[in-house]
Amino acid sequence: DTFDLLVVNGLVVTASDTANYDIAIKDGKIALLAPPGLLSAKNAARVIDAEGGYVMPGGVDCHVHLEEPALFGGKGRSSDTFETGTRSSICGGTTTIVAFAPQAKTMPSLLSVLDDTQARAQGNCYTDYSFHMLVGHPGEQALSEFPKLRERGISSLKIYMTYTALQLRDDEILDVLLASRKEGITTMIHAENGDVLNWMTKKLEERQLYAPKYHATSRPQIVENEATSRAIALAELMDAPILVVHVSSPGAAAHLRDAQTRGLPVYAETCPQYLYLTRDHLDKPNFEGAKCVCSPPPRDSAADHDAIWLGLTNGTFTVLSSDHCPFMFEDHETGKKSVISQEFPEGRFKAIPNGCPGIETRLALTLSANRLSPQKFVEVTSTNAARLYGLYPQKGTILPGVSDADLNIWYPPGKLAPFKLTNDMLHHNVDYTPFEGVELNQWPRYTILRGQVVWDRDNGGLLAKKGCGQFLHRGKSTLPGPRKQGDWDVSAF
Ligand code: DUC
Ligand code: ZN
Ligand code: ZN
Ligand code: ZN
Repeated sequence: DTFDLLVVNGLVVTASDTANYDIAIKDGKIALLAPPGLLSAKNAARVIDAEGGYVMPGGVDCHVHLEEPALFGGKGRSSDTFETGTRSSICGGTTTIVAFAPQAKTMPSLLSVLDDTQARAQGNCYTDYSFHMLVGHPGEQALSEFPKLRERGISSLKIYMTYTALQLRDDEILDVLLASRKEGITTMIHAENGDVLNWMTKKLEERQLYAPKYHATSRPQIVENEATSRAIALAELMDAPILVVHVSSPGAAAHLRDAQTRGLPVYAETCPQYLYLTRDHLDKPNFEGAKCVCSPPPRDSAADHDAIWLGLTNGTFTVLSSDHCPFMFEDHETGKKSVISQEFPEGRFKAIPNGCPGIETRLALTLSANRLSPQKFVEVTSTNAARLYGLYPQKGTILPGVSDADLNIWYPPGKLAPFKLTNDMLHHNVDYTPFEGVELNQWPRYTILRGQVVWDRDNGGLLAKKGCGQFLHRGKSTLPGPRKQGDWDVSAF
């Protein structure tokens, strides 16, 4: 056969175009796109009829926490391993993930952490994968290892302005930004003011306000807004590209948009929890509110959601990621409920591990909302993530001869009856979803990874075997980088 697979009768959507094409796949790559009717089924080993449904590049989720040690409160590792987390991912149409290799404050080396994380992932993934270095201790040794990160195909790292185990001072942030810029690394920043939210937590505890809902009280929008503004200032000083992760607040989005208007290489990410959840979700009976404890917390109202949707539409947000950071609810050793005791019968918000699962629901939730054009949806859930993290155009688009054949084929209009999401539909190792009961009108019908059908929702579901995912050696971001202006130009330092 000339081709391994044809996908015919699809409405093909990329970040730039929407048109009717048939797609031919050969040796795991997109071989060609042809106007309908030109490709003969006789020349292909298999043909999938998209029946007029959208055909889009596979999802790229560059913010997922898999089998990480307890850095965000709680005990034990986050509940999804590389195996179960990427299994969940592929069943929701995300064919590429970038997870974290977490260096805590107590560890001098980055490379040993990267080795350890790579060993955990190797042979276990259902998606293609890479890592961001999480830098908790940017000492002399760690900073000297930055060039090695690039040699190993790691072109991004994440730092934190909060969490005791990870929080950096402003001078440490400058060290990281300067060293990253030199190596062509993009710095992701978790922007919340840790000192302020710790102080507010202490004050709430003095008044014995322990319930999950006070998690939101302890870190209001201004805590995120101030840190976002400071992160932008530090990045501007160093002329270094940054991505502010999981932005939840309209005020923070406004700071980011202002920086972008001034031409700074400042990028931003948001997540479905900031489009679907509000602080009311933290105030459910029977400690159920703990299921939605993540940081930043779900915000106040639908008006906040509207502002985040607007930021997706107008380009403030470069990417929409899941921030999948899963913890069991019922597990009494390591899960959310582990914080309930005789002393704290309603739990203790400051001890609840921070994070929600969402790797599998990201695409369906976002597309079902019908608030983004299909092209914008592809841009923020796939294309821009590939561009920003050095995977484009191998990932994130459908360029003949170049792109991997990673595709989602969605249901054609009218084919899928709207349904309510329940946790038993999902493939993660988590006993709940924060989006339980949300009505969906879409789900990937077929998902294809490098030419293999790995998910067929109506005929067998998950078809892939663990280990089919490959490590991705990443290059530099292809979005605009340093402006090479000002006193801190890279050549001088
Ligand atoms: N926020 C979360 O909710 N979980 C993991 C880390 C983070 O920043
Ligand atoms: Zn974070
Ligand atoms: Zn995160
Ligand atoms: Zn129990």
